[in-house]
Amino acid sequence: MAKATAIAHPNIALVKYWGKRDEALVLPHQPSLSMTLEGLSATTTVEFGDLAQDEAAIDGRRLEGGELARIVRTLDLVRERAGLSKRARVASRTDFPQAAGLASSAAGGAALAAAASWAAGLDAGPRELSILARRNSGSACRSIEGGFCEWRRGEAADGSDSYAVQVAPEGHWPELRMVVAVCSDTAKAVSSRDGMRHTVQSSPYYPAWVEAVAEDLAEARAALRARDLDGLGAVCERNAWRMHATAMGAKPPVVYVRPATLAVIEALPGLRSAGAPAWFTLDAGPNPVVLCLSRDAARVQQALAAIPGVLKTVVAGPGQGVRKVEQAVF
Ligand code: 2P0
Repeated sequence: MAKATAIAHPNIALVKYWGKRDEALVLPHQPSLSMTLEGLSATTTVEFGDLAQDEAAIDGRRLEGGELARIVRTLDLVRERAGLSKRARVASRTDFPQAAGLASSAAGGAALAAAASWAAGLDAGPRELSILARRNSGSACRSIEGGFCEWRRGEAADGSDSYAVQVAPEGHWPELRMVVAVCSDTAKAVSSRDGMRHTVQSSPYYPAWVEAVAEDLAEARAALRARDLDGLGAVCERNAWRMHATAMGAKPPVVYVRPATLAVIEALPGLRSAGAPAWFTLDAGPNPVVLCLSRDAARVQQALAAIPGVLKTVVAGPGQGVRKVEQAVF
């Protein structure tokens, strides 16, 4: 088979990845833990054929320069493993609501890794796919499997032990919801890749951030296992603040929070005391992601939507890992 199509979903980290020990291989300084989201998806078709060069498009937009180079690097890894020299046509379709404030790189990287491997005829299991997705975008390695996944830091210099494993399937906690409070619909000034590199290089707090993750991860794992939202929420909030604190300690500082970000965060204790447990996490951008239960999701959404500066809200529960689909993008 020279053509294959894969669908994958984004994931949101409960315990964050922020900083690489190896830029080329995309190896993190620390492990991280995430939830794969249902609903939002990237569908990618890869076909190897008689082309002069690789070509790629996302939602009909032809990629060039750095964006294309990133896809070519993943295709090269697949070609190397499969002993293939043919160039490929890649097309991806996303159904992220416009300005969802969710980076598509995790879903896109996971779908590309799987579709390219399958189109090349490789018999790649979740571990190989996770490693391949990681080389495209670190967080993508956590979207190969569904539910809740932990990206192992690994020790090997070649990255062969740095991949994500599922710690609980999506059915473990079907009531858990993430409500994204979109506070900005413009591209952030500093990308995650640049922001984390700069933080590693210049923040005096970076070593403390790396050291603190062991405690955060152990507590988050235990709370997840026990379906303890208050326990998990407290770790998520602390871990997100720690990530942002180390970034804010860089020289010059990397600051992603905006006034509306803080307004959302300040609204959560009130929701909690009114009987709707709600806790935030925050990625490298201004949009808080609020954890709550399905029974409270509408109430949380309503409360967040009423905050000045919140443009819209998007809600999602735990979703599936990457899989084959019959209907190709082209
Ligand atoms: C995470 N983020 O754990 C963290 C928290 C953003 C904040 O992973 O350079 O797109 O491709 O490895 O994976 C976003 O960074 O960066 C990210 P690269 P990626 O989800």
